Amino acid sequence: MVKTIQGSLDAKNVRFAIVISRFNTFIGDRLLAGALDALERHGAPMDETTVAWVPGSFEIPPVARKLALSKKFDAVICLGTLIRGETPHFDHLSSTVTKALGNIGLEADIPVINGILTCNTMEQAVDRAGLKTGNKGFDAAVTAIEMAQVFRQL
Ligand code: INI
Repeated sequence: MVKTIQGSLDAKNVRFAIVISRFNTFIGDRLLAGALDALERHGAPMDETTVAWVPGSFEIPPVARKLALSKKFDAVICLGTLIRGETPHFDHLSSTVTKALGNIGLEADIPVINGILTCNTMEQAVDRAGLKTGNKGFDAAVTAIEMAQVFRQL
């Protein structure tokens, strides 16, 4: 008999931390609203959900690490918006932050979800923050719920 591991989308009794950057806050506010909406609608205990604000996406990994290692949360959701400019800054930030989040999840042994947009234009970011392409904050929270439930079965 094959044993199948599959995470439900039930967020009851699951504790989440969200780390969000203030940079491009017009987008970030909408990603955060989407993430909180997803958590609440899937039954997460909102009084046990923590939101930590940081200045920019570069500051997300150290705070995500502290929260992930604290043992107070079942998953950490990272939200931010990186938009390409005229210099290579965007490329350095996006690859550094993405790698760091992957490493933090492995080190802390809990799901760390990457909901940081990496867009070429502000229009692409707006589309992903509640317009054409949905809300990536909502999607990141649903991924966090599923992964927290997968971890509970391992
Ligand atoms: N931070 C972002 O979150 N998004 C960006 O698009 C961005 N750009 O373009 O520069 C950005 N820069 C700030 C960076 O994350 C740090 O806060 C800063 O370098 C101080 O460490």
